[in-house]
Amino acid sequence: MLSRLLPLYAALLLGCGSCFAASAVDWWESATLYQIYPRSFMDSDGDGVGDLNGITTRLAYLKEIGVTATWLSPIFASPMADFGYDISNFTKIDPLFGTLTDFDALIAKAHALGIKIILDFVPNHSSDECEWFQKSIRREDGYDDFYIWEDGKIDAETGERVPPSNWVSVFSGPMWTWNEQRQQYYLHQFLPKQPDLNFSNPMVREHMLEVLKFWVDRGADGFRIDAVPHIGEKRFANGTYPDEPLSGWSDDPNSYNYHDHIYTKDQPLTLEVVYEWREFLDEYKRQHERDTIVLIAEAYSSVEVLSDYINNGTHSGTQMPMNFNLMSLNGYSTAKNVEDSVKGWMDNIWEKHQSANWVVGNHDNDRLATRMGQHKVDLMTMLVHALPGTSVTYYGEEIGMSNVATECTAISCEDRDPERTPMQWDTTDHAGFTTGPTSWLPISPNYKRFNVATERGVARSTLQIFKGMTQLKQTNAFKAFKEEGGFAFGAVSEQVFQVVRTAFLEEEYRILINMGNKVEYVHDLANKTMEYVLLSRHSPHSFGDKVDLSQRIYLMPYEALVLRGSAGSG
Ligand SMILES: *[C@@H]1O[C@H](CO)[C@@H](O)[C@H](O)[C@H]1NC(C)=O
Ligand SMILES: *[C@@H]1O[C@H](CO)[C@@H](O)[C@H](O)[C@H]1NC(C)=O
Ligand SMILES: *[C@@H]1O[C@H](CO)[C@@H](O)[C@H](O)[C@H]1NC(C)=O
Ligand SMILES: *[C@@H]1O[C@H](CO)[C@@H](O)[C@H](O)[C@H]1NC(C)=O
Ligand SMILES: *[C@@H]1O[C@H](CO)[C@@H](O)[C@H](O)[C@H]1NC(C)=O
Ligand SMILES: CC(=O)N[C@H]1CO[C@H](CO)[C@@H](O)[C@@H]1O
Ligand SMILES: [Ca+2]
Ligand SMILES: [Ca+2]
Repeated sequence: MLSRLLPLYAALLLGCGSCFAASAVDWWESATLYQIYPRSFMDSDGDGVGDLNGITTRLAYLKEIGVTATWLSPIFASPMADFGYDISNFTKIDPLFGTLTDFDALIAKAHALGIKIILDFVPNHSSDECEWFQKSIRREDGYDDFYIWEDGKIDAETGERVPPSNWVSVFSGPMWTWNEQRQQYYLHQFLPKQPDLNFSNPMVREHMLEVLKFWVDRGADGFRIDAVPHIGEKRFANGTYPDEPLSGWSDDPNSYNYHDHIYTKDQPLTLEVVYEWREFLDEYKRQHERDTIVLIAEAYSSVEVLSDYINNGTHSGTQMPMNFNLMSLNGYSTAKNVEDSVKGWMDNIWEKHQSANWVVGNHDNDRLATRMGQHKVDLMTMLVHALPGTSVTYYGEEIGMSNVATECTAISCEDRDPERTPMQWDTTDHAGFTTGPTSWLPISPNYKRFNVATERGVARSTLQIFKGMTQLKQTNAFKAFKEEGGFAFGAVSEQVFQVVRTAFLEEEYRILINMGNKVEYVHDLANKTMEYVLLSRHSPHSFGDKVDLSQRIYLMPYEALVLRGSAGSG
């Protein structure tokens, strides 16, 4: 306590009235980040596919619900072999989504509303239809080494030509594909239609920096980098590639799980490249007097590796490696499981780098309502916003959307389609997503119950809880998380998880979440009386009621609530 009182004393002497406003937190550190899957957010022209102009018309909604930054899944020119994650031109908008002019209009409107725009950056590979790859096949000047080309080996027994190594691609099958025209193998960590770029080649690195520059020049506020661990691969100085050892997790040699990926994931080259991007963007920021340009990394890697992606002691990289810890929670998870997931991040990454973010859903995983049960959506909504740092919300989670059973159509036959169905705006046809006759994926049959128009303004609706939480993120108590004693968290009973957010000598909030399906009792939480300010639909309490936390209190099954009081006791 003493260490906190000393600066107060100094501040009073200096007559500094606002010294105790939360210490400076950069915009991305406590952002309310919202992921848009552009195909499914809003269709402006009736073709049944969402587009940029559609997003622009809905920016006011994002503002209304307290979103401060939005990340758009890929919008770039692509033959769509992997839904836009196979880019044929990194500086061109795919006509399905609109034009560069539409993009400029989107950025202008977003910035006018104070919303940052983050783009998906897919550097690992391009589409095989990309002009660069076509030039590389023809060994055109400068493009010869743009991709990873190898002759392969001659099998000693059969005398046949075989790939340079035993590597298996993420989507199964060999990581090497023979190209007849060039008479060589090329490497692809994903589909054969997604050849990997050669990041040992300075020209490739230069081109990628130009891509970043192209978009920041047009106003992009940051990038979410896709598939970061797959950027570099191990290659010996003599030009050979080491085989990967067996993992023991699979007996199917064509499965990605068959090998332990010690030579194709998280290589030193990858770190080097990420540091290079950070340096470039920081320099750009200085020169152009811009806000911090953020790098968000998608990396399913160990905390040790993630830590190096942020900073290895001498070099900085991504500010925000995405934290997927909460994604492993399910319908049976207890408060203790929540505590373990949260600690897994805080004890490692937070301790070292003071960076935290919380992801509960994305375009590659089941929706929250499907994964954990509809009655847990509000609990998780409160949790991700209650925890210190950045909350990350996948579109539609704020209204409690669930997976939709989809059937294969001519357009799509993906096992990830169920979590990618159109946003549910209102009760009209196609949930207000399109004015056309059909949508690219079906609209959820429950859209008349779960939609923005129906939930807007209704106390205790999922949308209203989301809005309440994003408003709290703007308070001093929620912004003081980098100060000593600014937050605390933990399981306070078998099933009740608590988060405390405090602005010293000002306000305190307590978020209590009952993960269980039974009534839970907790006692002696604090010697103070607080007031209910936000309640889930399962709560029997009323807004403004007071509660004495020195007494035993109870929470109903799946009840979640936010209490407000003064900081300190009393
Ligand atoms: C990408 O498209 C732009 C505009 O259409 C064009 O100028 C550029 O050459 C293209 N780049 C590649 C690599 O195809
Ligand atoms: C990648 O490019 C570098 C530099 O141009 C070159 O030396 C190297 O052989 C290339 N690597 C592969 C695997 O093609
Ligand atoms: C290439 O270098 C590696 C590592 O030094 C070695 O294990 C391998 O046998 C070498 N291969 C050839 C063909 O020289
Ligand atoms: C951090 O990584 C850079 C680039 O790979 C390297 O040059 C530097 O030595 C590393 N620093 C430490 C402390 O390992
Ligand atoms: C509340 O005050 C009592 C009596 O002083 C003390 O025993 C107890 O530990 C306090 N509880 C909390 C949570 O501070
Ligand atoms: C972790 C991962 O595989 N992420 C993405 C990598 O890139 C492929 C192809 O672009 C995507 O399909 C994955 O979602
Ligand atoms: Ca459209
Ligand atoms: Ca690669």
